[in-house]
Amino acid sequence: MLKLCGFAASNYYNKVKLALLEKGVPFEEELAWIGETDKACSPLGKVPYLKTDQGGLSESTVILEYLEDAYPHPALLPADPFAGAKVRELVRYMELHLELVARNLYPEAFFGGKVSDSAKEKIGPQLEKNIAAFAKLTTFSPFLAGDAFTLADCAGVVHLPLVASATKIIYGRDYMADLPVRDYLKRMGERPAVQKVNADRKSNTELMLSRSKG
Ligand SMILES: N[C@@H](CCC(=O)N[C@@H](CS)C(=O)NCC(=O)O)C(=O)O
Repeated sequence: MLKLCGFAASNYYNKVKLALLEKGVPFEEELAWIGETDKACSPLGKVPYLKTDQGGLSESTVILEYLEDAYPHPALLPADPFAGAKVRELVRYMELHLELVARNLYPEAFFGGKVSDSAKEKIGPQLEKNIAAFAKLTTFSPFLAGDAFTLADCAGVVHLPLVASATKIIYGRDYMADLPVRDYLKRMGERPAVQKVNADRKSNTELMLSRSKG
């Protein structure tokens, strides 16, 4: 049985969990907080990582692609090579050009820390540019890559809300507000797998916060 390791407050963890649930792949969850991870499976100590019969695997998008290869049905990547690459392109834009840039704001946006004014001045324009580029790639109609739920939606459901709320908190304006993100997330929130991921995220976030207070 596959074991998804990490914690459900992590958006990278939830990206993989959503794909597992959407694909109906049986799996167990193994709670591993930062600092308590299995370094043999995830040498950088990051979550999530997956334990398989053949060994451990880290990096959320690599895990998504492994799942796609190992459990092809239902497919979350189009069979056509170009269409498949367009889905991967969306995933890459979200993780590299949106999430990784916005992440620099999280210490202040979500964790009570401080981000320097000079960092904020640098990150803001970068995000605006990257969001505009991302907007050129996606349709939101009804899914990020068109008419089917794909790996891009597994990424979008977890990455887009954080980028939107981090910019709103730090700059007083949701940089994604011109895109139909809110309606999209509402639509995605009707899916049982997304509901399960969100419910588990909430309870795990409470647990995480009570741990850090205690
Ligand atoms: N590129 C990695 C990023 C994973 C990641 O940064 N996870 C966070 C939790 S949301 C983490 O493990 N942070 C601890 C660290 O970077 O040491 C992936 O896609 O899996």
